[in-house]
Amino acid sequence: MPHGHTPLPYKIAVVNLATYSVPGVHCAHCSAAITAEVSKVAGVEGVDVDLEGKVVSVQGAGMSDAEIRGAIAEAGYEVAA
Ligand SMILES: [Cu+2]
Repeated sequence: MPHGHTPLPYKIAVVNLATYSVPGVHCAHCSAAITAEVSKVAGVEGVDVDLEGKVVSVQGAGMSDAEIRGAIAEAGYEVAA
């Protein structure tokens, strides 16, 4: 049994991975447009667009789901889920 309060051995950065289903993506242009817009969202560190799966994966820390959805919409695409 641990005695007392056990602190974390190191500080873990809060990294989020969010995925969005965007049926409208179909080519490199779509991918580039979404990547450009989503990259502007605060906290976003990486954007990956899977053209076959039509999934946008966003990696970052402390990012806002609403802002990412807004950025995808801004790029001209609709988030399905
Ligand atoms: Cu396209």
